[in-house]
Amino acid sequence: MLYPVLTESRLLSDLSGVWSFRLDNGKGFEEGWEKAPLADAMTMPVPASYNDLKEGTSFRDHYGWAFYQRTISVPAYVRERQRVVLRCDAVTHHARVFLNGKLLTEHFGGFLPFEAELNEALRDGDNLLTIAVDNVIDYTTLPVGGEKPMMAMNIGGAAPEPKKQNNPNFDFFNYCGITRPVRIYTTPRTYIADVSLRADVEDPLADKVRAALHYRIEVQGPKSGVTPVKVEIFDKAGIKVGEGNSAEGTIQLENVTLWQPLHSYLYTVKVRAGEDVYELPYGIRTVKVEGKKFLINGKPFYFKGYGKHEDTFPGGRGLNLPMNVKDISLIKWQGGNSFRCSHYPYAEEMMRLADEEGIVVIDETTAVGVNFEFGGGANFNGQKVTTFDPEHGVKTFRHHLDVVRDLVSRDKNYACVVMWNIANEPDSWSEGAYEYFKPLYDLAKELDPEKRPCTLTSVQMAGGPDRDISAKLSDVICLNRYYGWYVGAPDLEGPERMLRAELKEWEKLGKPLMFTEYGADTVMGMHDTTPVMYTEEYQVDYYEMNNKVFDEFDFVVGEHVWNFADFATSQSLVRIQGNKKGLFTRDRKPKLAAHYFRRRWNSIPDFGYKG
Ligand code: GCB
Repeated sequence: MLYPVLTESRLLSDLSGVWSFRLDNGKGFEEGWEKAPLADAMTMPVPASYNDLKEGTSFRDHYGWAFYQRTISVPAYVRERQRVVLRCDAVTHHARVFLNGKLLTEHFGGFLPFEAELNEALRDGDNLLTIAVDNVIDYTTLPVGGEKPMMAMNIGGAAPEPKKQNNPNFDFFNYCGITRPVRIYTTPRTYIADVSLRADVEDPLADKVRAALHYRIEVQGPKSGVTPVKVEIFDKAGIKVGEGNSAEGTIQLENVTLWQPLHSYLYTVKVRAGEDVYELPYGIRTVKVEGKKFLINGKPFYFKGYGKHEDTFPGGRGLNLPMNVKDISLIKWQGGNSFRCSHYPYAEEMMRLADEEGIVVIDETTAVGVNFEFGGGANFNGQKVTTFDPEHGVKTFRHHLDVVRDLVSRDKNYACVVMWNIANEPDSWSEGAYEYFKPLYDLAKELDPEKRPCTLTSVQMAGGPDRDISAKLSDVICLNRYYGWYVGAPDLEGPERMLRAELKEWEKLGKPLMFTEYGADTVMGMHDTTPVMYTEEYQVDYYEMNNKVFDEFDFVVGEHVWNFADFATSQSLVRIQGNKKGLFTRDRKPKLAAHYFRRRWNSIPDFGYKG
């Protein structure tokens, strides 16, 4: 799906602002709230998560639907001449969109965009737009909701709550609402529906780089078959460097400037299909897994970076452009070069920023919590249930396919995206895991014009390569490991030996491996002369130990700390107003470890670190 832009043929109108809002009392649809202006409405900004914007636990932890409303109007001359489309970038987790009380569309999944054509439903004058948002997570949704609180079960099996509540099977606050922009855009009746690009670079290391840019333009509408298509490529100075005159073809490019990590270069691809014009920035680079190396533009790349979250105060997971820009600045300050979109696709604005700033990205689906083994495992009438049990296990597979499809469709043209992460810490060892995951890897590869590497980030309890199906499926082994925190803390010597022993097992596979998570909770301002858990000193010691071991192995091609910054989670005895594993606090102040990593990463080259 194309990112909405203003062009000579397309209008764009952002509906961000303060909308009317009301939490459902269980009768919202029965009483027809979508049909009339909301009674007793509160104010609510769009985009933002609503949870932290009003006071009280019943508000923050609301379970179920909430209603957002505003009026919209579109001039008649626009409606008559053009397609008018409503685009929601992210409604978490399940949306029903109504115009003048009539259902326009319904969408499942809280982190990917969806659209609806408005022409038929729009009237003259004001139109009532209602977006109802459901935040319920369960065994059918991604992310997955469990039956009991995940963390609470870890510390002694809390009794299930009698009241209805969400129990995330994941470790971040279940923020919800309209978290990304809602926009109206227009196109001519016959329009550019999709653009797929793939550059075949002859030799990325040559003095003068040549590339064949393969493109495919999807045109839809009444004249789609007969509409002439033209594709033009412009360099940064605005000079045309290539052109194609069909819906599908190849453009030869000479003297290509490659998109490089931290040295971005973006061409502009301008597409015309009849009356319609669409433009997108596009970086040319290569990505390849070769033996034990991860190559970008033919050179062995070392990932220095973070797992992140879209998480700021008070907007929760709401799009926060200033913080996104600040985060990229901090990444550069620290000598980092990459991050992972843990644990869901990030806003397109962040992907475009990463493209523009030269930050390498591992792009992730919403599949977190596909694992019944957390906290001792799930139960059905006293019987242990495995994750992929056909009757009582997860029911996420079909939705997971949709998420992979929509993620690849949205992000396939970003140079920053170098790998797809199919799931975070799933049950990747139990019976049924291979059968569940294999088709998802296959689908990502099939749909991606670039055939980027695929992975899953593997949880500690998955064990080694003998047990974990990621050994078979992943192009790059990605480990989330907590040696010296969940395993062995406060001792660091035993964990060091265990980490080394585990790496020796994975080394035999002959694939590159990176750490996609490792970290220790650290409360800013806690210090001690002898390192004690939760102090800033312990965090540094923890990282020094782990990094020392990583440096001993040439097949370890990267380190992503957990986490870039502290973030909000559900409450539990092991979460101190959220997860405190950030190198930065939630408001982006550096802990000691942030300075430690600044020194380390500025001395590690982006390319050729391990030869
Ligand atoms: C993990 C999860 C991440 C958690 C982290 C932790 O393995 O992938 O979502 O936040 O551990 O801090 O426990």
